[in-house]
Amino acid sequence: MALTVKAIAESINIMGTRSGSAMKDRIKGPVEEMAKEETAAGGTYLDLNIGPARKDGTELMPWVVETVQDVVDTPLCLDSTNTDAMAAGFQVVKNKDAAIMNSISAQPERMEKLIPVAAEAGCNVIALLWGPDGMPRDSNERAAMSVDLMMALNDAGIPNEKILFDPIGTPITLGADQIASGLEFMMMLADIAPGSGSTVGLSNVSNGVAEHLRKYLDRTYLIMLMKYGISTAIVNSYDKELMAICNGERQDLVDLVHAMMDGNDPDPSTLAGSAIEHYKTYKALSGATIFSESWLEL
Ligand code: THG
Repeated sequence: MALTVKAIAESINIMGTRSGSAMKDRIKGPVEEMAKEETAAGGTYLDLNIGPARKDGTELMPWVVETVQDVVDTPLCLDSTNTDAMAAGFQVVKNKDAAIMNSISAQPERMEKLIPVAAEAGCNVIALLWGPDGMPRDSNERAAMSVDLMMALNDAGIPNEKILFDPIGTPITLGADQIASGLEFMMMLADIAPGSGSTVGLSNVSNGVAEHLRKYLDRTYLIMLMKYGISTAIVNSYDKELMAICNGERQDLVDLVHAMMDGNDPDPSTLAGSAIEHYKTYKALSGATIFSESWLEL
């Protein structure tokens, strides 16, 4: 059976060129169109990212939720650091049981404010492994944070089956070690929180890399995460190759990268096309070759 990953489509975003200005000016058309496009592309969930929205979040989030719900039934993933906006958004979500709160981090004030909102809504929750001191430094810090979050969520009546842990993908420009520690945590997750799911914002890995090269990193990184059973991923649903990987339609590439992760390298002279792209990109992401923007040409 082919491995599959549920796609959380990321493009309805306050930073996006099409969706950002539409959201700020409350113009429904572009948001409606993108919701339909991302659904047609195979998004299992639609991420609605309004950013910090300090001024008008409690009004903007419900507006985006209702705009999208008017045109598609796709489950929603509400994405904001504004806890009041999150609560206001969930007030109007129709299918709360299928929806996702993105996210609750391991910061006490966010846990205090948002856990009751999630428990009341009965929604799924992304548990973001970002603590009071920021980014975790290794897999042990991720493990400690995930236990804190799991216990607090379970105490509020939210079972592991409703939790998606996000170990936070780190940019390749920060080094392959950081990527490895996120993967190491993914390997530990089934023992730490049995029954839980997981997610990663794939494009974090290619943050700061030239635009035309980013998709190669995001695709191979997804395949690496699939080895440890990642259940969902935050993706650009307009990338057809990436969606094909999510849908279990590139098992040959999955087999190639997973074999390399087990230490079984193919002879690169036998590879062509997307196989050689994934081969080279895996070498960069695993730290076997030093990362530079010419990694595909090596
Ligand atoms: N984990 C969790 N949630 C997250 C992230 C994460 N939410 C936000 C982010 N990371 C994932 N969402 C996006 C959305 C868009 C882009 C990247 C990540 C993006 N957009 C285009 C760009 O910058 O090139 C803009 C496209 C446009 O102009 O329209 O890359 O890690 N839990």
